[in-house]
Amino acid sequence: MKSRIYFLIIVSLIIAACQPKAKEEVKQAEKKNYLVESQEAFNGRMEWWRDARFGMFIHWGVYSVPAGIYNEEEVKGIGEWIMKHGQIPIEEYEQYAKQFNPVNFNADQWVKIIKDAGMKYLVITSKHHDGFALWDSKVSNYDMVDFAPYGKDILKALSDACKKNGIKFGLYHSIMDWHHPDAQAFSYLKDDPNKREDNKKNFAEYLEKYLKPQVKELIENYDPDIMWFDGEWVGEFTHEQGQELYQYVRSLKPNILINNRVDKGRAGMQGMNKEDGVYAGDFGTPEQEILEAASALDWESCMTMNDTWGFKKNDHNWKSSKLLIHNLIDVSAKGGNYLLNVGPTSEGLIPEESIERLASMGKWLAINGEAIYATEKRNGNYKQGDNIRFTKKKGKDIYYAIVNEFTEANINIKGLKARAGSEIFVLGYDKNLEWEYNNEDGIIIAIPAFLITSNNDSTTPLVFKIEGEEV
Ligand code: H79
Repeated sequence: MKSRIYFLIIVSLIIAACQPKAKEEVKQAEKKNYLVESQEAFNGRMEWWRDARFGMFIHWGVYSVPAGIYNEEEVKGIGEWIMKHGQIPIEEYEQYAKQFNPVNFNADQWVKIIKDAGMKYLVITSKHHDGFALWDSKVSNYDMVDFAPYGKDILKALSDACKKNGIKFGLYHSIMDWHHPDAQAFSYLKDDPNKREDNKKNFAEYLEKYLKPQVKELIENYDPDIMWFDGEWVGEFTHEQGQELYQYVRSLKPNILINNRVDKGRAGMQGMNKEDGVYAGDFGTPEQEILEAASALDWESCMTMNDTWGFKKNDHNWKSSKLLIHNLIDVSAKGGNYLLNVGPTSEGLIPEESIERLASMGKWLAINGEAIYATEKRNGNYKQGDNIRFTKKKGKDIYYAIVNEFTEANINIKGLKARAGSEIFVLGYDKNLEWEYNNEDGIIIAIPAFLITSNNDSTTPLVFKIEGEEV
């Protein structure tokens, strides 16, 4: 009898001890505030991204069908904005979606191009401002599977190919939506302030019933490493909604990375807010520009190779490979990432001009990548004149002086002192170079003739690897 009572007491104690705790845990998980995070936890979450340095942006959607031309006329501006700039009515624009049939799309080929370019991640438009979804959404039928003749899930194919090849997978997602009646924002409401108040209500409903459920699908089905929001600047979207969206995404996948356009904190196109910590978002997003100097915050410069994000058949204003390589070096020296865009055709092909440029970048990175990946800003200047950029191996006393061009037989590198007796190499050449050091001139490196003669080929810019310290 006694033991039975003890037994009951113990059982009830166990139940009492377990029950509330379990509930509390659930509550805590629900309430976890992802806006507050230790520096250490943040560093851990950001590590792969900081090491990666170089990613591919893919702008692909219905706009690749008109490819910049509406009513037989060239529409000015960026290709993915053709619906707005051409003032194309929704029903008419939908007809392009009905023709979107990329029979030549091959996810493995795209990922191979990414890998060969030396890129470590991709960010693709799951839904751009035009509202068309590249995946099989259950929330809407305005998507690749239900609405377009192609009928296959693009994001499934790409996320699988990325996983298989060790490429991190990111999803762009537009908050503004020109296809949804409650999220078209500035376009048709700007002259009617009352209607705009109405729309704020409807917009909140759009966020709850449309945008968030779609984002949930994306995270649950494709397990993205990054959510890259855009179109957050519309008046209807508020700072509170931005913070809430950030919390929501992190609650679905705690270690995901989210750009700063999830909230209202971007300053113009530079995307680095000045009030650190006030706005949600893990990294800044300067658009079509590179920061003037290094920043204490994480940032990623997104840029086009010609003058459009989405494919435009008449845009031939391509940047040179040399400039693209220089941009990658410049961004890295300033501690940022470079997200370089391609705009595939409606047939599913990445333009040949883009592939050629990416291949040159990959060729340079195959030799010189150690000066780019897993590097950090040095304490001193990120550059010496226009010609030299510096990076530093993460956590090591190894510095890289990346020299764009040179014509003389000696080069002086200042602000660094090479370790006595250490060897200085140019990446890609296994002979060590003669060097000396004095306080006034810095490190003076003798450049062998064979390196000067190769100054114009694809191995340049040349990278000098120096073991030592900053002075
Ligand atoms: O997806 C690509 C473009 O379609 C998209 N962002 C890249 C990555 C883009 N959205 N808008 N724009 C480009 C240009 C819009 C500029 C402006 Fe504004 C919007 C000017 C005024 C409102 C944002 C807010 C920039 C300045 C204030």
